[in-house]
Amino acid sequence: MSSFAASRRLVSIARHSFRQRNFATNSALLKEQNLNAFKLYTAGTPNGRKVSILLEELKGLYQHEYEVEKIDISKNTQKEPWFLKMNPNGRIPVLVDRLRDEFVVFETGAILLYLAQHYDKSLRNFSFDPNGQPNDYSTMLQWMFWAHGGLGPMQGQANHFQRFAPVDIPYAKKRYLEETERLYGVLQMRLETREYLAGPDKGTYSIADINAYPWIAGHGFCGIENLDSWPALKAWFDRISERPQVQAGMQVPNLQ
Ligand SMILES: N[C@@H](CCC(=O)N[C@@H](CS)C(=O)NCC(=O)O)C(=O)O
Repeated sequence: MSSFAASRRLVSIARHSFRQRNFATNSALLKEQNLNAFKLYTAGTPNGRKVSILLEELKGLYQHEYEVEKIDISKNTQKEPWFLKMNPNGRIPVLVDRLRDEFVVFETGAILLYLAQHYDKSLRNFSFDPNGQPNDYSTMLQWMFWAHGGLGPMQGQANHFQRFAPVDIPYAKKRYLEETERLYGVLQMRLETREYLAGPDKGTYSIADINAYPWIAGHGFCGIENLDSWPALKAWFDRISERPQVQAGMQVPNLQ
């Protein structure tokens, strides 16, 4: 190792242990005040549940507890000034990290990446090392961005036109339902030879899967009766559904 590389490594080790000490101190302070590590502002929707699933996974491994404040999106609580201060986009979920000076994160993809970066960094149980596993990391991001640009918005619109639109617009209903089904077909293709969306060989469970799962779990809401047309997607869905942390995350906020 060159002396430059060695000194960079030393700096990185020093930073890591400084951060660990900070977390330990902050954790102890929070305990004294009876506060949990995180506060999640959420509702019982696919976007909200992506985050509660990962928080349940992290709680299981690292014992970081989180507190939930249920936001009633039907009453537009998420558009009130106090909420807009945290997320100017006025949507759930929002995460507040008390271990890092109340740092606020909005947008589910950003929240999942943030939690993996800060709270699963060394073990990488739910993501990949951007330096050591650059291709797996990129693949994970690709499936996350794909879901953010396609699966979530399209299924969200399908939900809207099937369930909430004040007028019946058959064209919109058909367009968004068909696009959602097409996207399920993309997942089917990806999962025909794999168990998870990203990772080596057949893949490993990661935030790419957590990010897509609650949308697939909500297929019935937009009028897709079952997953029989996409057997590999169904097998992936059943595999993930078996995880107790996923089952717990899917109950939030109703059980809080
Ligand atoms: N791109 C955002 C989408 C968030 C989102 O659409 N949240 C919905 C619930 S699933 C919401 O807050 N809806 C209420 C509203 O639109 O005012 C994310 O990934 O966090």
